[in-house]
Amino acid sequence: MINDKKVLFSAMQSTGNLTLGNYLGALKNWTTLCDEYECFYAVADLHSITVRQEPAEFRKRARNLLTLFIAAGIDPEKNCLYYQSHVSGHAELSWILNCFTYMGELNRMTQFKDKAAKHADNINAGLYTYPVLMAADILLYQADVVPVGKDQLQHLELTRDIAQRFNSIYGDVFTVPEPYIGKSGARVMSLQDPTKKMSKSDENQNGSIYLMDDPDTIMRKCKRAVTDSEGCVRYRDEQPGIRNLIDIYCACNDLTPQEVEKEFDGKGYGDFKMAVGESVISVLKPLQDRYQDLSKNKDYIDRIVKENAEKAGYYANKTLRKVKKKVGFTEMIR
Ligand code: ATP
Ligand code: LTN
Repeated sequence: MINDKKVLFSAMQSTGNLTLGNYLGALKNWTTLCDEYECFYAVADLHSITVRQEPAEFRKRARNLLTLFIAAGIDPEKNCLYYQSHVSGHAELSWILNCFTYMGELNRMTQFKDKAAKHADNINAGLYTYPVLMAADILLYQADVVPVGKDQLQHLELTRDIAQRFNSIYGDVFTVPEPYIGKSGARVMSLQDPTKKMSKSDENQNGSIYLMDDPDTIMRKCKRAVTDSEGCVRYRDEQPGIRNLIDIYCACNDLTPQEVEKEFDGKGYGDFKMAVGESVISVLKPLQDRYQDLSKNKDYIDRIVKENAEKAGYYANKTLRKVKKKVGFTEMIR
């Protein structure tokens, strides 16, 4: 507990341009959690170097992601927004936890298998121990809850196993985290293949709406979204393309699918797609404007980065000191 609140931790990588899926499925929900939880949100830059990065581009993207967190509405005075690499405790705890994680466990991680297949020329040890660093992220803040997508649940399960193993040897050191299942965030599917989730690493750029897409691009992508020949706006499994557009429209306007079916009863796909495009534009435009303003305000962002790294570092060190003592490292003489 921090300030009588439970602790929530999550992180995102800055690789790739964020999509409407990342916003509606994650960021938008993150903005609302700080009343109930003490929230830490990291730019997971240490995780990103498991894949080669061009230094200047990498630095820019990380800064852009942190700025986007704020532009999306996560208040940096109430939430701790910081770079993972600014708190050395992540890397330190990760090493210690490596020694409490079995190779057999890491061998079972499906994301490692997928990424190893995708980056066959660079299957580095970091890619393999990626989930241990993620466990360190979470356990360092004694997080009670972790909002993650389905593809990260296996890593969270491993985090729990590592925490329980460590606790069973050394006593109650770590809080064992739970996945955060909040109000269901929209799961946004690709506009070009509605059976696949909209994803920032999708090669087909028409499948994803990026948070920085201009209004014309957004409208064009919505109009070109793959649908079917049924011709009616119904929320049914047989119409995955239309169902996805209804989900997007619902998430943007706070409506239920039934309300949307009613609103577009008797109307064709052309009208509906246009309305979806307009809704998305009306959600993203203010975010883009805030982003542009924030980007000009270097001093403000720098202050946030500095203060929040200090805050994160304070809590991280508390856990780290405890862990080191339990393991039996000799204390530094000051
Ligand atoms: P990548 O393509 O690099 O795997 P991604 O776009 O799938 O990236 P992640 O970085 O894996 O996104 O996820 C960041 C967060 O965004 C997670 O909390 C995840 O649940 C959420 N998210 C990602 N894509 C979607 C989507 N299409 N719908 C809803 N939520 C999503
Ligand atoms: N691996 C996650 C990002 C991430 C994370 C975390 C999420 C890094 N550390 C800790 C939750 C908790 C991803 O790629 N989505």
